[in-house]
Amino acid sequence: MKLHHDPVSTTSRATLMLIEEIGLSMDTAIVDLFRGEHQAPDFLALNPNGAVPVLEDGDFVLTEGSAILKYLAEGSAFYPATPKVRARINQAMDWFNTGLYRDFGYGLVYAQTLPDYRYEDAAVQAATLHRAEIRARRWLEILDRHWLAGGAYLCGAAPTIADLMGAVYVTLGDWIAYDLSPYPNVVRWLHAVRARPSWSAVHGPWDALVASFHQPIAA
Ligand SMILES: N[C@@H](CCC(=O)N[C@@H](CS)C(=O)NCC(=O)O)C(=O)O
Repeated sequence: MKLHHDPVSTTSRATLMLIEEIGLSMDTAIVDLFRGEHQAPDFLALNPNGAVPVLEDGDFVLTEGSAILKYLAEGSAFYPATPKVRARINQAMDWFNTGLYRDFGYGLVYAQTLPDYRYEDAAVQAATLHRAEIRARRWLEILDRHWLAGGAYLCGAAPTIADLMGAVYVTLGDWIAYDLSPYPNVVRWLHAVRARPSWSAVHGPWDALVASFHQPIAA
């Protein structure tokens, strides 16, 4: 199998962590997003979305980080086969992808770090950030007081692919030095996921990117 990824990309990092966690043998190909390699014709032929990660398993090509995590985690403790446990994991991953990531990741973090997500008009940028901040706070409160209130991890006492994906999404906040202290269960959970060897194994390039970033693109 071969994973096309960028080591700093959000969706790639969760996949790389799972590969470390379950000791999968994997060929890798780096697609450097900052150099525009995801728009190269040969990559677009593989994934017309022009996005990473992409998994090749023989002639089977799979896109979408969430789908790749589920495919790779099959048979492991990171994606138990018990229907109700699996349904909870799917629920959490859908919640992150359609809720928290939209407002916290795209609306708040990327709008201040990636020029493509910034509005040229200062008033539009300020209004967008304001709305995203309000919505992100609501998602973080739900994460803190609902999803993480009852256990160490999102779906019980052991980590699953939902934790790997969710923790990578929430720690995007590091890029803009976002204060998570109002969310003690989130802080505790992130501490646990970040303490895993798989975290440090894949997060060197991300840590370097965060360290090199000085000033959020504000209004
Ligand atoms: N829905 C896709 C989104 C993948 C995605 O947007 N990946 C980012 C990196 S985190 C990317 O490749 N961005 C390039 C671009 O959008 O131009 C998934 O969940 O895998």
